Amino acid sequence: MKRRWLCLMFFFCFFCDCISSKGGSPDGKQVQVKNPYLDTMEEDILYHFSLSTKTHNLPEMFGDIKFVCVGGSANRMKAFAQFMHNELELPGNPEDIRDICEGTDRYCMFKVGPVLSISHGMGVPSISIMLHELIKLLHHAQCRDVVLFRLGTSGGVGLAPGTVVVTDKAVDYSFQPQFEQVVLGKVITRSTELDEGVASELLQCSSELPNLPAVIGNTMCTHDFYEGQGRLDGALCSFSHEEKLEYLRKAYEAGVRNIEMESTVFAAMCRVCAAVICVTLLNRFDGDQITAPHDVLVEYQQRPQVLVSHFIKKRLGQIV
Ligand code: R2B
Ligand code: URA
Repeated sequence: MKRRWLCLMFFFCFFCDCISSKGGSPDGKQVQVKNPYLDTMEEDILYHFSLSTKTHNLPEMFGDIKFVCVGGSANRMKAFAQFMHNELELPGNPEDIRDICEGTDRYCMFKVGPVLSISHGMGVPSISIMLHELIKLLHHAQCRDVVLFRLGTSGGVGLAPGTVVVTDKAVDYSFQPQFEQVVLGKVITRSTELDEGVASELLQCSSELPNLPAVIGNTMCTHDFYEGQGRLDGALCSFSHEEKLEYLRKAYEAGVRNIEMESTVFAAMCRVCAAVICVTLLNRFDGDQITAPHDVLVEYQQRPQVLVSHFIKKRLGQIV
């Protein structure tokens, strides 16, 4: 009987997104998980966060979260949390913000008011593990009306370095808006379309800020930084300079404006209310090595943070 119920739930889940919105509630849309087994578990250990439903009061700790910002580097996400602390004019010293996941060194997590800032490491497997536990965390904490952002760096395709790309569609190596996952030995495909409204709101925000060149375009997600992104400067290279340029030209024609390593799984898992915002560190038509000076790269990496901060402050009514 229980098995039949679970089968029915799975059938239902196939037609739904991973984070979905439970509409109709006057309090907003609740973050839902699409796994009926979770309800049958007495305790859920979020192992890579060093948190658990039994040892931590997740609704009390996280119930007021409205904005989740994820990015590759732990230091950058700590700096973002401190930046948001100042921007939101919260009481206390931003230097005192503590890592909620200090029991593990896999990921770092910082909470400043309604904003959660989390690192995810590099590549699809690393961000995917983090997102499973993050989505469950938001669900257990009964969070409502949450918007998720990935703030990152990328290689530009036909754009000046320093341009911020707000992702329209996250596409794979063949420029398709899909994420392929091997499950029980079979490939399953999930859609990677993102929230168009949030993307255009972000573009509008960029036009209100000085020194924030931004475009909306497709973002290609690869499983490697070197050969996987058509670089000629890795330890291995199996193609010619001409072949590299031809691939980049095809990508450009397919609407790709930047290349990074996490957007497709991020979009597939969070797409209902999510956006990807990555700054370009170089124009890949001009080369492969990242040659800009350190201070220039630091300023570029602050651009997605400044943009998302502006978005959050507008949503909170702190900027009209
Ligand atoms: C952008 O930068 C990292 C590689 O340098 C990777 O995580 C990504 O998506
Ligand atoms: N991150 C990437 O994945 N690719 C680049 O070219 C730059 C940053």
